[in-house]
Amino acid sequence: MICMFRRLAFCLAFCLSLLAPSARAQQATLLVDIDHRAQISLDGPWHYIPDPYREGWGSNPDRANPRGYAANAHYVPGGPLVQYDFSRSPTLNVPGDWNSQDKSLFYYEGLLWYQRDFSVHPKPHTHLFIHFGAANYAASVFVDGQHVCDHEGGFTPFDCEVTSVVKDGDNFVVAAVDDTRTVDRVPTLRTDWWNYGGLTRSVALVEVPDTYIDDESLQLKKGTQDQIEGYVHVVGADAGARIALSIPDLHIEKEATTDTNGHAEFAVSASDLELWSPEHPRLYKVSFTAGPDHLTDDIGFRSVEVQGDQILLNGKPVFLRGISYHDEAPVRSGRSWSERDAQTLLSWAQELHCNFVRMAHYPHTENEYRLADKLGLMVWSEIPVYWGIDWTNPHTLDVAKHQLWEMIRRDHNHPSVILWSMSNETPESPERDAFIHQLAVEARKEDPTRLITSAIVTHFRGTTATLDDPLGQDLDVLGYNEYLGWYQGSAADIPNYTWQNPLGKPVIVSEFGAGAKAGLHGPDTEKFTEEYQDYVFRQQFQMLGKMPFLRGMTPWVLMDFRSPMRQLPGVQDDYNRKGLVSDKGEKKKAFFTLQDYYAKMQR
Ligand code: GCB
Repeated sequence: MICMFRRLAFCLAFCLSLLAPSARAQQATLLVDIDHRAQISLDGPWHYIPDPYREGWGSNPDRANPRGYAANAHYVPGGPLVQYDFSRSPTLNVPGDWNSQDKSLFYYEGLLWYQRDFSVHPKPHTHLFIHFGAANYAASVFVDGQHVCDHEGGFTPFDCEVTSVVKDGDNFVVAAVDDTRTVDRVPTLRTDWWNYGGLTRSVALVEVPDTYIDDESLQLKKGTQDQIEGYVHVVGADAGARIALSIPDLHIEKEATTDTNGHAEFAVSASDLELWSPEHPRLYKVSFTAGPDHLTDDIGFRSVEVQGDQILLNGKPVFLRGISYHDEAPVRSGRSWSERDAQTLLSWAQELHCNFVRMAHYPHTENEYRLADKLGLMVWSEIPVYWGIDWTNPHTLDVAKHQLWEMIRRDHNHPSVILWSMSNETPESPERDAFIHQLAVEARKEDPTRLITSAIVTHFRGTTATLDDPLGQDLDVLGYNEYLGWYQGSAADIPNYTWQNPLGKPVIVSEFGAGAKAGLHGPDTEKFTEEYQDYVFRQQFQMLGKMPFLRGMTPWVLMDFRSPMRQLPGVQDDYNRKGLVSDKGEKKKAFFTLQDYYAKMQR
C-alpha cells in the first residue's frame, strides 16, 4: 500500500514537473564567470540599520517599498521629520556577515538595511548590473530610491540590472537583507549551523556591452575523452550572429552562429587534450567572442560516470578520499569569503591527502571552486535542502529549484565539481520523494554531465544497514551519513556493523564523526576528548574497510563550526566540535589518523 502511494506520488511529481515551466525560464539575468569580467568593486564599508520592527518598509511592510529607508533621506536639524539616517549610522564591512562584526548583532536574526554611495560613468550601449555574490537570506535592492530587484536564497549569486536607473556620477544603493528563519524557506527553521546574515560575499558593478554573453559552457562530450562540446548564450544577439571560440593551447579556433534565442553550439575534437584529474589538474585558457563582448575562462576537461557500483573519472575507477566542511572562516569566526580563507581550508584538505571535498550544506563561495579546480580537488556541491523542510509548499519547491539552478549556472564550468547534491538527511516520506525527484529532474536537465547525489540518513536494524531509502532511485551515487559511536551504538561495537546495498549503486559515507574539544585529553571512552574522537575514526575505518561497494567518504568535519544547537559550556560554547581542526586552527589527534589512513590508501 505504502509502495503504491509512493509510486503515485512519483508519477504525480513527474507529471507536474513536465507541466511546470523550468526553473531556467523563470530566471532573471545571472552572469556566468563573473570573476573574469571587469568590475568596479562595491566591497568595503556599508552603513547599516538593524530593523527588528521592519520600520524601514515605510507604510507598506509587505512589499518592496521605495518610500521607506530605501529613500535614503537625511536628517536635517530644523527640517522635516526623519527618523533614520544612514550617513549617521555605523558601518559593516562587505563582504562579511553581520553577526561576527558587531557584538550586539551576534544573535541577531531579522531585517537589516545596508547603504553605500557609489560613483559610475556608464558608457553608451552598455548594460550595468550590480552583482551580489550572496545575501543571506532574502534581499531587496534599491538604487537611487528605485526598486531594482529581489532575491531569495542565501548562498547563490544574483545580478540586478540598473542600466536605466543609475545616473552619470553619484548614486546610492540600499539593500534590505532579511535572514528570518521561516517554515517555507530553504533551509528552514532548524539547521546545525549558524545563520550568518548579511551581504556575505562580494558586491560589484559589472558593465557589459549591449549584446553580451550571460552563459557559456564547455565540457567533454559524454562517453568521449577527446571531443569537446558546449554552448554560448548571448543576450541581444540576432539570429546568425558569429561567435568565436578559442583555446590557444589546443590550437582550437572555431566559429558558430546563434539561433533565434541567441544560443550557439560548439563541437570540436581535441586529440592532444590533457585531461583534468587530481594528479594533473590541467586547466585551459578558453575565450569566447560575441560581437563587442569577450570573455575568458579557465576550464578543465574530464569525464565522470558511474559503472555498476564504481565511479569512473576519465574512464578509470576512483576512490574519493574526502572531507566535509562548512563555509566558515578559519581562525577568525564568521562566513568565509576570501581567497585566503579558501586557501587555508583547502590546504588542510590537501594535508589530509584528500582528493575530494564535500562542500556542506549549501553552495560555498566561488573562490573555493576555482581553487579546487587548480589544486585538483574533486567537489561535492550541495543545496540547503536540509532535514525536514516544507515538502508540499509550492513556494518552497520553487526556491529550492531556484537555488539549484543558480548553483549549477554559477559552477558548471568548474571541472572540480563531480557531484550535485540535492539534499541532506531528509526524513523519509512520499512528499519528500516527490520534491527531491523534481530537483533531480531539474539538475539533469541543466547539467547532464555530472552525477546526482544526496546525503541520506542511515538506519540500522540491529547491526545491519540496508541502503534502501527510496530517494536512492533518483540518484547516481548514494551518500549515507551515520554516527555510530556518537549518536548511536558504542564506539567499541562499530566494526561489527555490516552494510547491504540492494540498489547496487556506488556508495559514499558522507558523514561520520565524533565531537572533541581541542586540547581535552582523557581515556578513549570519554566523549569530547581527542582520544575518543580518534578512537571513533579508527573503529570506523575497520568497518568501512569491509564495504565492497564503498567508493568514498567525507567524514564530518574539517573544522569546528558555530552552531546554536551546541551549548555545553566549557566544551562546545556555541561550536559543533566534530572538527578535525579547531576553530582556532589546532589540529586534533584524529586529523593525523585520517591523514595516515588516506596516505596509506594512496600507496
Ligand atoms: C548531521 C548533519 C550535520 C550535523 C551533524 C552533527 O547528520 O548532516 O549538518 O552538523 O550531523 O554534528 O550532528
